[in-house]
Amino acid sequence: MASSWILTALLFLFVVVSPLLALSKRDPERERQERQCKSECERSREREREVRQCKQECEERYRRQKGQGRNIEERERESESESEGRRRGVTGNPYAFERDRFVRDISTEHGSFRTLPPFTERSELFRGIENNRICIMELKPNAFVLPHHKDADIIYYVANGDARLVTIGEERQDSHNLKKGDTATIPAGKTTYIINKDSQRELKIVALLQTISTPGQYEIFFGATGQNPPSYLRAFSDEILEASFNVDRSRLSRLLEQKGQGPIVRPSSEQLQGLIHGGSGGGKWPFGESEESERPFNLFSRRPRISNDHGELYELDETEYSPLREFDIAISFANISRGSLEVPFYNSRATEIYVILEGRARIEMACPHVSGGREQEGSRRGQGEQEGSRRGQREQEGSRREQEQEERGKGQGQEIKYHKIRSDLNPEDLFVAPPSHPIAIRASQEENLQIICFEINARRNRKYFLAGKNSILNQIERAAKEVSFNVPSREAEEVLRAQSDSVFVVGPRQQREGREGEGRAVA
Ligand SMILES: [Cu+2]
Repeated sequence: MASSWILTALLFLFVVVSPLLALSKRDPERERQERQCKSECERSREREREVRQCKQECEERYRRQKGQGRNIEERERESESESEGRRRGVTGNPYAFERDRFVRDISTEHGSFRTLPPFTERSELFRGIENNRICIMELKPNAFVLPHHKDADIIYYVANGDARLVTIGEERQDSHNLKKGDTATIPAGKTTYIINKDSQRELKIVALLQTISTPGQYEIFFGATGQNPPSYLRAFSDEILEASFNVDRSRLSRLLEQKGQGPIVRPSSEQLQGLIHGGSGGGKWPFGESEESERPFNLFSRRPRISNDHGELYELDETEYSPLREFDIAISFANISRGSLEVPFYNSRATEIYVILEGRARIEMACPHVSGGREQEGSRRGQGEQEGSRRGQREQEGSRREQEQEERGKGQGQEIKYHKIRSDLNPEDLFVAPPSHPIAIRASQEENLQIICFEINARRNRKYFLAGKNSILNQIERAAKEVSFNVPSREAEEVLRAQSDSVFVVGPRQQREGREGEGRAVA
């Protein structure tokens, strides 16, 4: 009799308890499925909200599968700890965003608006820039974006192409020509339309949007359209529209019931002439002339702030282009020669959002916030692929050194730690550098690196370089150097003055080869 009880108990353990134990473990296969499910959302959904909803459904489905047989309490506890992790942003590398994180807001065969989800969805560390969103607009040759407005202030940077942008005001319309390097601002609520004037090349605009209503959220409003995209006028009842426009319903319907070809279209060649050259119908005379303050400003019309054999840096701030004042933003463009390095620096007040335009970048940043692994690997691609085992060895040594430094960093009370954030970035990938965080940017050996940077909280911001001729570390008084480095001041100064270039310098591999005289060709 007793043995049958034991058997039953064993059977119970086997049938009920062991699957529960198994379920509480992480399941890489299911995690992979969830990731796949989510990326499918990005492919198949167009509106950002739909994508987000779709992704939530993936998460729920996954959680349901994983949670089968467990009680609600357990599941809640799990999701709490997940959100706690998200809240503090303490694991992984929250600063790099790969290009496939962009979600298609609008997409037709003639072009697309892709937007990066709000930064705070990634981590609470981005609370300070929660009103900022990055959008990439791409238009096929001669494509036209129908008139619309957004509930966000917008700054355009034209990465490529040739366009005509029209903004509609109460009294006038303004027409702006946009070309590579142009920066333009569009205030929230301003109705605009845009045409790619070029019949061969694509137009690409990287835009920063500052939301003004719900932090991090914005919407697009089409008015002068029919059903596709739907006009906001269609939301009104017929009697309101009839009375407002003083025409009868059937004539209104002819406008508002038209099928339409979507928010981005390719006009016929006759229509194109009117759109490209403007001046026919609509606005009051004179049109085509924009107020000086609203004109786009070309980043390359001024001399670069820094220029040497290894790179150049162009900057545009509110003192040169007054519309930026409203935004408290500056824009910079760095062109780093292949194999070269922008030495470590930090911004005093600004958070910088870097978007890679061309080439490949390796960014390293010191961050006291993030933990979970000594080295935070940022990106999936090319991580150390071309680097030999020697490099791996060097890095291990580097890690040991860091570890030691971290150990030594332990003060009396609080522990001071700076983690290495490292990301390999490709075109359209993005990196966010918070203020005070020292960062270095290195171009790959193969090609020049072009980066556009939106500087948020630009007013009173200073960029402090930590190596090279203009290094602030050199400014520290001799006695202070001696005490703080704890070596004779001469020794400290020899190290700090060894680099005779400033800002852009010879990158690591070239330098190493030069020094070791290997003369080996680089891949
Ligand atoms: Cu940090």
